[in-house]
Amino acid sequence: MTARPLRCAVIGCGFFATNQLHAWRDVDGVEIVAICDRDPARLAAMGDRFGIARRYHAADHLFRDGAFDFVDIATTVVSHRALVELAARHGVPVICQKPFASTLADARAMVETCQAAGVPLMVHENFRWQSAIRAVRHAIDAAGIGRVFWGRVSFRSAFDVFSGQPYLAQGERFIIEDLGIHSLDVARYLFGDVSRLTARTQRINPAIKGEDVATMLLDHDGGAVSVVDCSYATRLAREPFPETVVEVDGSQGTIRLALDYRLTVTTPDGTTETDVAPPLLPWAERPWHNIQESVLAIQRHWADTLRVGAEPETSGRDNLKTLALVEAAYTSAKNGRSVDLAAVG
Ligand code: NAD
Ligand code: 89V
Repeated sequence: MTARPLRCAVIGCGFFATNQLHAWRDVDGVEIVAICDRDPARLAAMGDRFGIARRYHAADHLFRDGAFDFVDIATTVVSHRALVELAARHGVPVICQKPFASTLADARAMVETCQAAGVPLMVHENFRWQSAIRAVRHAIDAAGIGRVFWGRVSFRSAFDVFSGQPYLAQGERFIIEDLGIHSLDVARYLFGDVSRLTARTQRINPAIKGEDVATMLLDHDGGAVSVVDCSYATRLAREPFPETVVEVDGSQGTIRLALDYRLTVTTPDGTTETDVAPPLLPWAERPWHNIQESVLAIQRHWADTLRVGAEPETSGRDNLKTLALVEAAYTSAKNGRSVDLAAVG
């Protein structure tokens, strides 16, 4: 017997939601049944493009009509808490885009609300789902490099993100909250949870409000130390957006994920070089294709976990640890001292 498709409603029809809708069409056993956006033009454009008839301007009307199995929230952060809690009140499993919340206190409240309602909750924290990043994790797990003692997760670019996402130029906070959050999550994924963090921030682009460069030093629970650095003020010979460079040093060898998705693993048995470039999905476009591929991967993961009742890898509960690093980074950059994560709670 074939299971009935999981019916999905998407809230938010903006810049990034297009990727999520494309990806849902590629996830077996999921169908998009309704969309919602308070902007009528965006709602109409998305509905027409993806052939979705059920359209709502207000999320409470969407939930009032119901008849979907989960909701995918693709709006910006300011609306997340109200929408996640609305989903919880209606007993609807929920995915929420990153950054999950503007404050750790809000995030904790959202996790508690969903837990109390018995509602599964996943944060769309997708960078760790890029195939190149999965390949690094796989190389660490293969154990040939021995005990990991040092790492680096680096994202340096001068790509104009503001043309597609103008709100990024306007917030008091920019690169750590928007992009560094992915890098910090990747560092947790590769090197484990973090006990202490030290950060410095800079603003190089005078036309924006927040910081566009961040350099962070992380002490991981297992003893490794890592550097997480990100910049939107770095002009290189070839613009690498949106590639992440990763370096891992172990007691017996090293892993290097270099630009152009070249993975080099050195162990006592020798050196292997592999091309770990992501596939170009039919609806994807360069240079976004590695992000777009990770959107499909995380959405597949959600459907798989929802069907069997398992906790997603980037559940709300898990994401509190990534958000705590974001908070710690801003605190450290502001007061010039390192932050003990145990004290953050
Ligand atoms: P956007 O402003 O282009 O789109 C958001 C849409 O949500 C808008 O059309 C807006 O009208 C609608 N909206 C806002 N509040 C609403 C509400 N309460 N009810 C109904 N509609 C509402 O923003 P975007 O660039 O698409 O970003 C959306 C989210 O995706 C952000 O949190 C951003 O950080 C995240 N994002 C994630 C990735 C990634 O790789 N994971 C990449 C880009 C953006
Ligand atoms: O992934 C993101 O959240 C995006 C971008 C890659 C442009 O920073 O905002």
